[in-house]
Amino acid sequence: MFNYQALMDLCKKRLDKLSKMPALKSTPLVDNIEQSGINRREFMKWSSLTAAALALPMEFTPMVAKAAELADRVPLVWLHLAECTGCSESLLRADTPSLDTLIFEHLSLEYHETIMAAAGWQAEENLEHALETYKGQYLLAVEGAVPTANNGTFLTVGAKGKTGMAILKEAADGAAGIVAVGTCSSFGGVQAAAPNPTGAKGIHKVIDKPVVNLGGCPPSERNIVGTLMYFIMFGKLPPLDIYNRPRWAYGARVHDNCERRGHFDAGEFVEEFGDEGAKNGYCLFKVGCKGPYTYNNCPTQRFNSGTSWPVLAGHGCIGCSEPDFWDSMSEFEKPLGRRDITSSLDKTSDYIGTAVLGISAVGITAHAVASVFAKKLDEEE
Ligand code: FSX
Ligand code: SF4
Ligand code: F3S
Repeated sequence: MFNYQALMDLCKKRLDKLSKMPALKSTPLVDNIEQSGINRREFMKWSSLTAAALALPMEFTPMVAKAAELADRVPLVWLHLAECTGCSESLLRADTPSLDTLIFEHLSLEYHETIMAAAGWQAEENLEHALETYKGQYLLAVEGAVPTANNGTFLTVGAKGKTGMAILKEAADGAAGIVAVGTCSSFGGVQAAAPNPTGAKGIHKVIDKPVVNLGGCPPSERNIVGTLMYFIMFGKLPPLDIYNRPRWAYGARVHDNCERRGHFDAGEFVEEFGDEGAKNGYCLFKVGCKGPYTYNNCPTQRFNSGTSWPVLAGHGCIGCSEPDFWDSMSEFEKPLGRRDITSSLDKTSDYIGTAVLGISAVGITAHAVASVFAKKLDEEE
């Protein structure tokens, strides 16, 4: 059995250390929460849901709450490279300020091009100042791919004309932890789609340190804030999958937790958008859903403060948290390879999931185990 006591001791030690450090923000988190009309009970509920999302036992709930309050001890530097800023939007544009957003804002955000007031020379100075002052302590979050062709000159940032690649390397050098936010910074994203003229890459390709990859175009605010919370609580990276994605968020297939899964197993599919099947909420596989090949927690955590996710909104998953998805998962509204849906679909999808991920066992739910394909899979193994 996993030794949670050791993890708990580590967390206590870390929180103790943080509480002795000076707060970098003038307003305590509780004041911001109260001003937003959120009460203590809702905050504790958020803490217990966050503990559960991070696959920690309920005993960690008070520590999650404490870590959120101490987030203002952790300096955060957030870089934008080649991307659309949808990742920041996913986090900050919830219809009402969610607790995830409030806690993100409570971190000591030393540099973030989209939301800071400074511009031009002053912004560059702010970045240089933060990298110097908090050397070895700050958390670095990077949104966007790094263009590497022509020595990185396809992306220059700021008045001094530094390349994104140079800024990234400099910032990574003094970082205590590095998080790639979104598929672009994790795997290259749309910029890296064929023919990739700018040589765009995931940031781990040009950095020598470990990077946590938060796949998703964009990732949900839960996955972004949950990962930052894990770092605040333990001062280290969470357990990762083979693509360096946190296992607590990317450990299961979209297909395995999808609310339309019963229709998939019953063979009830949307044949084209707007038909009777669509109105009945049938499975979207035949109109291109890539949920069977995609690892992410969208069905359980959702977006915009838990309001919705692509399949609930009526479109198939396009596999946005997987490496190279713009090339490997397209066409987005057609099944991959237009495979025969009737007999061997389940088997095929699980084989593909297995091959894509290079793992020997695919997470098959109890429900799926009962289905015909799983039986066939077992027989052939
Ligand atoms: Fe990429 Fe994030 Fe997609 Fe956009 O910055 S993951 S294009 S949602 O915004 O990087
Ligand atoms: Fe859900 Fe897509 Fe799987 Fe159908 S194929 S059950 S819509 S994830
Ligand atoms: Fe992306 Fe699929 Fe989730 S498209 S947002 S991984 S449902």
